[in-house]
Amino acid sequence: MKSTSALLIVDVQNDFCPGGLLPVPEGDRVVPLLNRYMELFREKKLPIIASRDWHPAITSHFRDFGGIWPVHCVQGSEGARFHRDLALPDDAIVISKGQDPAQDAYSAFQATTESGVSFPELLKELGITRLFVGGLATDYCVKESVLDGLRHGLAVTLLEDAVRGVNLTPGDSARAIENMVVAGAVRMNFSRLQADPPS
Ligand code: VGL
Ligand code: ZN
Repeated sequence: MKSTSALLIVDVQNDFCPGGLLPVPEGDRVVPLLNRYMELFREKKLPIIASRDWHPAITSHFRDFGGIWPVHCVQGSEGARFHRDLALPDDAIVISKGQDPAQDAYSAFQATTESGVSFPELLKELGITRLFVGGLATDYCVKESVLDGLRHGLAVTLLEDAVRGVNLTPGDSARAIENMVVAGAVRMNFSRLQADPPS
């Protein structure tokens, strides 16, 4: 049977974790939980897709060049690597975004695979109609990816215990979750998904 669900792990990279260049408070706390989510998907042989923020050194995304962010996730840097404890299986599909120096590209739907396949195309090829989304950061890349998924007509489930936000303004993450839910996202946590696994 063709798979219909996939796990999307958003930007669990060193720079978004404590000690990184754009640390998300408690960003590393999502790692053990995402490892458990990955096990659920592996057991069902469902695809695991990991996005990464993958910027050139000069981009309008960075403060020095007109944006709002400190330098982070520069292509090939240690900070751009996935967190060392994130147990991505060998067959996980890595997609990259933010390479265009003129775009923020918060959404995974703006990402491409190593061979240049866009994320929407990839989902179509794999027959995916439901996305389960966790990672960093709730109020930017997770939010934009979830909203884009819904716009593309997918069912989207937010793994609420496996996301953390930047909260440049206090409450941003809570508002982001509210926005996602209003747009049609379903909230989920690990024990509930374990009791009723994806298929
Ligand atoms: C992100 C801010 C800047 C994210 C990426 O992954 O949520 N946030 N670049
Ligand atoms: Zn970025």
